[in-house]
Amino acid sequence: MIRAFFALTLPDTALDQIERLQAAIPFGRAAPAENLHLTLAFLGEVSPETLEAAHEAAETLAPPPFALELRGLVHLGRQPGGVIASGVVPEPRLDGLAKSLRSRLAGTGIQLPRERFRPHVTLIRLRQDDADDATLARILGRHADFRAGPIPVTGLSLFRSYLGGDSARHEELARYSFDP
Ligand code: 2AM
Repeated sequence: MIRAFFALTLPDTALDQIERLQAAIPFGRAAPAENLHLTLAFLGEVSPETLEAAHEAAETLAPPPFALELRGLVHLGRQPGGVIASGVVPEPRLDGLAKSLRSRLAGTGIQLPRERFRPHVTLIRLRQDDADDATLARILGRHADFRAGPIPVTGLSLFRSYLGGDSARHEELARYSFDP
């Protein structure tokens, strides 16, 4: 089985802005630059046949290019301890892209986790005892004016994720470019 997800990648300017922010947060494990992405759809563990169906579904997407901006920090809690992520300035074309991708995937019979789309870029992974609630709230408040971008969205990527070690490794399996 192959652990896979669709995501947007970030340009170097945004990666630099993120790296400066990560350096200013004194706890947790900063996600390495090559792991920074905005997930559009997480497939989970899928068979090679399902991955191929997902690939074909993504090839039919043709949204107009647009740009995004990251804004502010949030604490999200999928793993114990959670993560610090940046939020995204609301952008209907991003929601539309995630919706079209997910409905195309569903159309091929792929079952996605039921979580609603909550655009974010995970920046720091936390262990349970890395920071107490008050410290976390203080740090989020201190960096509430964090901004990164613009992030041109000219395509998306299909990634394979290898777990293990200190942080997952991601391999780009395919890139889907949108025509200007
Ligand atoms: P995130 O950490 O930025 O939320 C590969 O696992 C990527 O898919 C992760 O970096 C994670 O992005 C995203 N993802 C979305 N839903 C997930 C889920 N239910 N379980 C694990 N990863 C998920």
